[in-house]
Amino acid sequence: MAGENSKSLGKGSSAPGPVPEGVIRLYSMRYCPFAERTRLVLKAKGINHEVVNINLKNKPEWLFEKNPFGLVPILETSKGQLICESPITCEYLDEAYPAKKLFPADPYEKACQKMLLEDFSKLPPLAFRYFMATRNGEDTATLTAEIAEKLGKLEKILANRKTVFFGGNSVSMIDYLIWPWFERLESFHLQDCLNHTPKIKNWVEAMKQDPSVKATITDTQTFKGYLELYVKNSHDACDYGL
Ligand SMILES: N[C@@H](CCC(=O)N[C@@H](CS)C(=O)NCC(=O)O)C(=O)O
Repeated sequence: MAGENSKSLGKGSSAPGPVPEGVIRLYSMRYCPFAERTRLVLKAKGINHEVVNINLKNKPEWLFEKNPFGLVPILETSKGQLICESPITCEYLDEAYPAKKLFPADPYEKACQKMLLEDFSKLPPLAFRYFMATRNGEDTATLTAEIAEKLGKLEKILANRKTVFFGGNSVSMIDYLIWPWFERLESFHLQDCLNHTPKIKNWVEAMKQDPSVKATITDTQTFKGYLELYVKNSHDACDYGL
């Protein structure tokens, strides 16, 4: 039942038992970019964990006891503590497992990462709207301009910092928090939007070399296959490819 590539649990399934001592459990979905943030952090920090995949198109009744909003990611500890919302799960992991910190120690630098995240959080809904608009043959000029404006801001941050990554010259928390949407650009028909942002393009290539990114990345064809089922509200979407 537990495992990164396990079939998802859906309506009518039994809730998994208590989390064993020394392990943390992640309720996830294989194609969810928010849950991918948490998976990246779990891997980067080498945390002993198990993954329970959830069928988000046919949710188990017990999911709402873990998170009243019925969303993943959710972390569950062996004490039965539940942590939701992807940035909060990532920060929790960084604090509860402090051996390898991903957020900077400097409070101002950490605040900068959180401010960047706040601004970035407007981009994912735009990217999804763009995908749906292209699929429906609608005009995308306004969306394209909005996305370009957001990416331009990120490009400027890298240019001002003069570093490869958003927190310096090695991967840190902010890189993992924003990465899942860059992984999906081609699936959303947005690969060309990096043509005017060479520093982001360079960052994308550098991120692809990161071991945690390599371990969680989904190829574009597979993600597109999932998306087709997702937009049709298919109960099979979350298990696509298994
Ligand atoms: N703000 C949440 C968003 C999480 C989210 O939207 N997860 C999606 C999967 S990618 C989900 O659970 N969707 C189920 C639904 O919308 O009913 C976070 O950052 O964790």
